[in-house]
Parts: sequence; C-alpha cells; structure tokens
Amino acid sequence: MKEKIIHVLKGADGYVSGQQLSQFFGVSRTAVWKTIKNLKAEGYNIESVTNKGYRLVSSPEIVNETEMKSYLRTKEFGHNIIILNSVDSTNTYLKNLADSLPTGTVVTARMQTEGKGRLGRVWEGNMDDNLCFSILLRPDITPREAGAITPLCGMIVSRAMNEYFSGEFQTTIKWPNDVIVKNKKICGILTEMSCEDDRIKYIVVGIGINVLNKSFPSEIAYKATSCAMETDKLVNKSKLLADILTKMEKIFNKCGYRFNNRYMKLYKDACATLDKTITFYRDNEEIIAKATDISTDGELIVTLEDGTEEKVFSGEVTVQGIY
Ligand code: BT5
Repeated sequence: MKEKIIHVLKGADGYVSGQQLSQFFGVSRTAVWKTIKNLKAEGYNIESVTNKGYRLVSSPEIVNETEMKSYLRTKEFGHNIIILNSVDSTNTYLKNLADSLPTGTVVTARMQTEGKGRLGRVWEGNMDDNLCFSILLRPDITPREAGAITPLCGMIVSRAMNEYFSGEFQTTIKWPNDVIVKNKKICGILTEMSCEDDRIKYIVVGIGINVLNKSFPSEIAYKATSCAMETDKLVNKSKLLADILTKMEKIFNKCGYRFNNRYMKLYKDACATLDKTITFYRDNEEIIAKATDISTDGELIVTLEDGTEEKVFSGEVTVQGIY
C-alpha cells in the first residue's frame, strides 16, 4: 500500500485527494490517512491541505525501503532488504547471516565503521556520504569462475550510473573493477565467498559508491571522486540502489554469471584501461606494457615492449593518466 500511494503521488501533477486514493485502492480514507502518516514517519515530506488532498514535496535522503521498492523492477534482488544506521561492514554483516537469508538479500547502512577494501585495505566514508550495500548471490559456478563476478558487477554499476547520471557525467572502468569518472575512483567493489568442496555456497558482493562526499582524506584525494563533486544533481540513493539491482538481476539472468563472450562487448565498452600504457609488477619487477585486450576469462592481455603478449590476472596495475 505504501509503495502504491507513493507511486501515485510521484506521478501526480499537484494534489491527490484522500477520496481519490481511497477509491483507487478500494480502502477507507482512514487507511489512506494512516498510510500517509507512516510515510511521513519514514522521512517523506507530504503536504496535506484540507479540501485539496496530499502532495509529495520530497523523498527521504537516505535509503528507504518503500522508496527503493517503488523503483525496483526485479523478481528476487532487493526484495529482502536490511537497512542499518551503523555497521562495521555490510559485507561482514551479510556473511554472518548468509546461511539463513534468501538469495538477493541486500544489506545497506548509512555508515560503516570498518568498511573494507580488498587485501585488508580500508574503504573510507562518513555518515551518509556513501551508498554502500552488499548483496547475497548463489550462482551455480565454480570458485575459479567467481573471479568474474567483481568485474561484471563493476560493468553493471557503471552502466546503471551512466543511465542515472546521463548528461551529468560518464563512468568507465579501470580494469578489473574500479568504477571511475574522469580518471578518479567513484565506486569500489569487494566480493567475498564461502565454498564447500568445489561449489560456491554463497557470494557477497559489496559495493561502495561515493555519493555526497565533498572531500577525501589526503592519501586518496588525488584519486577519489564522488557524485556531488561531479554534478549538482540531487541523488536519490533509493532510486540509484533500485536501478543498480534491477540492472544486475536483468543482466545476470540474461547472460549468466561467467565471463563469457556475451559479456565481452559490454565489458570492453566500459573499460578505460584498454589501449593505454600500464605498469604492473611481476616478482617485484616493474613492467611497462600496453593493455591490448581482455581474455575470455576476464584477464587483461598486455603487449610488452619486446612485442610479447602476457596475461595479467589481477591486482595492481597503474594506468597512465588514471592512477
Ligand atoms: C575496493 O577495494 O575498492 C572495494 C571497496 C568495497 C567497499 C564496499 S562498501 C560496502 C561493502 N562493505 C565493505 O566493507 N566493503 C564493501 P580496493 O580495490 O582494495 O580499493 C581500496 C583502496 O581504494 C584504498 O586502499 C584507497 O586507496 C581507496 N579508497 C578507499 N576509500 C575510498 C573511497 N571512498 N573512494 C575512492 N577510493 C577509496
């Protein structure tokens, strides 16, 4: 009922009367009034004027279940959502409960006290700066194949953000999975999994998007950016989250969870590393090469200065002009 009323108020040009809403949904006017009261308690600013009805003035600035679901177009992803004020890490929280939760469950928080990057690194973010969330997946793939999930999610987030921020800014991907805007990182992804024998029990994909940050700690200021630093457009985090989950379910259902040929064009189109000069380390030796292609497993194919080709599997590459 809450989602339905919000949907009508959003689509309305002006006021909608309690009478109209009660007739439309076949409920009493008291039921409408109670629902509006609950929506206000959730942070919706709804104006009520006698003899005119209700008008939606603004939606909550933090992720809100009703708001998110009013945009969500999925069968599974995001239907079960846990919204927290503060948590150590949404990934850790979801992993601890994963065995008892349905696939597609999402955990999001206004603040992480121990936001994690890969290899024990830290993911920075103050209260309400980030849209940070984790999603629980149970794909039927092997642990080795799961290496594709992070870059695929990077590509999906990049596409969803490009649609959301169309005309404002464009994102691309720094191989394998940092989402970047004008050579600076706007989103990081951390995938963690639990396996049994050679099968995956579950995968938790954690996504952190810098939304409202106005500045960053000095160590990362040169390579980090946020939506607020790139555009004045107000960001509805609930919609952005719903858009990402909708795209994620659609693409995974259509193309699967393996890095296959169907993904190749989508990934290459999003990847800013190709055709650039890169630096990587092999046995502590610094190597300069040109990034020429992506392999069917998602590795970066590079051409060394002597013309030989090599595959770079993961880890740190510095891309000229990026970071
Ligand atoms: C990542 O690791 O980029 C993965 C970040 C995943 C964060 C999400 S938030 C929801 C979920 N819960 C968690 O606890 N984590 C996930 P990595 O590629 O290792 O990059 C980490 C590096 O990025 C750091 O060492 C910094 O240099 C830089 N960094 C840290 N915070 C940043 C930020 N807010 N924006 C841009 N760069 C940042």
